[in-house]
Parts: sequence; C-alpha cells; structure tokens
Amino acid sequence: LILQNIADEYPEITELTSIGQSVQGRELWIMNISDNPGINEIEPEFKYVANMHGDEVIGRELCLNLIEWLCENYYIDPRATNLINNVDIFIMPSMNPDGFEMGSRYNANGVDLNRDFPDQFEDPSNTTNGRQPETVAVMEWGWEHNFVLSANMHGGALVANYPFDGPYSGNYSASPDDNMFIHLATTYSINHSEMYESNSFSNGITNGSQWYAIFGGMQDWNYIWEKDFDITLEQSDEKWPNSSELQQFWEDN
Ligand code: GEM
Ligand code: ZN
Repeated sequence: LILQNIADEYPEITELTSIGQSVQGRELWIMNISDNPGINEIEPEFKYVANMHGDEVIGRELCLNLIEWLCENYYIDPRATNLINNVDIFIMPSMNPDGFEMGSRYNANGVDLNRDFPDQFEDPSNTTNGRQPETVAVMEWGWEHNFVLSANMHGGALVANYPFDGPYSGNYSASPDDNMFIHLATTYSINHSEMYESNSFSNGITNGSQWYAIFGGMQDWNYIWEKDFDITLEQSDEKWPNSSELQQFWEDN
C-alpha cells in the first residue's frame, strides 16, 4: 500500500512491478526509480534487496524510507536528483514477505533463501531448477537486467560483508576483485555512524568466508554469475527493534 501510494504520487519517476509471488502468493514488489522508469537506458543499474530473512526487518523499513526520500527530493536535493537522473535504481523492500508475516527467517517452505542460490563450490549450475519461488523470481529478475552494483540488507550483526562467502570458515577467501570489494564495503561502513568503529570487526567490514562460510548465498551468485558487485549489509545487532528506533537506524545508515 505504501509502495502503491508512492507510485501513484510520483508516476514520472517510479514504476512499481511485481517480479513474482511468494510461496503463499504474496507479490514480490520492486520499485524502479529513474528519470525514465521502466525504460532500459544507457545508465548503470543498481539494486537493493532487503528482508530475504523474514525476521530481519530494518532493511525493509530503510528501503521504504529511501524510496520516499528519493521521490520527495527529486529536483529539491541535488543528491536525489543526480541519482535518479544518472542511475537506474531498483529497490526490493521484501524478498521474503511470508517470512515477515510469520516472523521467521525462512520462507513458507522452511527454506533459508540465502542458502538457495547456485553456489560455485556446491551447486555450480546457474538454473532455477528446484529452487524456491522467491529465489527464482530474483534470479530471473537479474537475468533481465545488467545490475553492476547492489547490496542485500540483513540484521543480526553490524558489518559490511563481501565475497567470497566460502568455502572454509575462518579462512579469507578473496575474489579477483578483492580490492574493489574492500573499497565498497569500507565506503558503507565508514559512512555509517557506528559500523566502522564497532569492535567486532576491523573497520566494520569482513570477508564472508573469514567470518563463516555459507553456501548458496545471494551475494556470491550476483558477483559470479551476474557480474554484479554485491555486498551484504548487516545493519543492526537487533533483528526486530522497536519502531521508535527506526528513525535512528535511518540516520545511522
Ligand atoms: C548471514 S548473511 C552474511 C554472512 N555471510 C557469511 N559468509 N558469513 C547469513 O545468511 O547467514 C547472516 C544473516 O542472516 O544476516
Ligand atoms: Zn540475514
């Protein structure tokens, strides 16, 4: 409803579409914000995906806030204007709306969507066979675009995590673009009010595998198969905070 209202209010710069349905039939909404929404321009394509873990809700709220901020500030704030005119922006506030309704990490089939993507070590076939509807929708959405930069938003820690996410827990697993990823992750953490200084991770960033290995994560799929520089933003130690704290999370992030 919030998304529909914004799309109605700003038809010149938004296009709201669904890329599929969840297990329980909820629409998987994405908002395109652009000076020419819905049109493939010669501009870099960027995306944010949040709430793939249904019980990690801050990113979902931040996405809604960001959509609102961008639209309200077009030709008011030069940053918003510049982004909308020169980047093709896509925002998916919830990849797992069923999990959100259930207050669960998993989708309605009990699957962790951040273990359901093709994986370079354990499942290197870039097909949708046997995957969850939410995963299939995001993969097919990726195939229709040329995303070059993106992030997926999580909660439960405070760190910017970058590829590779495996294979050996505790061992640094550098991608060929390690310096680029360190730059991207640090750009997020240093601009965050607490992430860079927090004691748990040096400079508020971590290599995924060094932290702990996961297989079938979305981040590495984006990088390996989509050539999309994707990082994983852990935005709060608390997964489901009181709504009174949301304004602070917006400022922090
Ligand atoms: C993580 S996501 C990022 C962590 N990646 C690695 N390699 N440690 C997950 O999916 O387990 C945490 C989360 O759910 O937020
Ligand atoms: Zn998560």
